[in-house]
Amino acid sequence: MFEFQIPSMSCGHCIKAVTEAVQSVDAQAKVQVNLAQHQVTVETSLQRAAIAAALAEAGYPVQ
Ligand SMILES: [Cu+2]
Repeated sequence: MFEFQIPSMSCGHCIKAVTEAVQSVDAQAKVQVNLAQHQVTVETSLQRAAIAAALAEAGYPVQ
């Protein structure tokens, strides 16, 4: 399980976009977003870097 800080995440649309970005590389991934903390928790079998790359590609670079 990985945690990411994504400062640019700010609304419900972002939650959907971030979730879809993760699930585009791992359809089985579980994604939990804490909007107030700008934090995303991802349960995946992939490497952390693969998830971070997918998020960055979707316009949500991680810190
Ligand atoms: Cu948004």
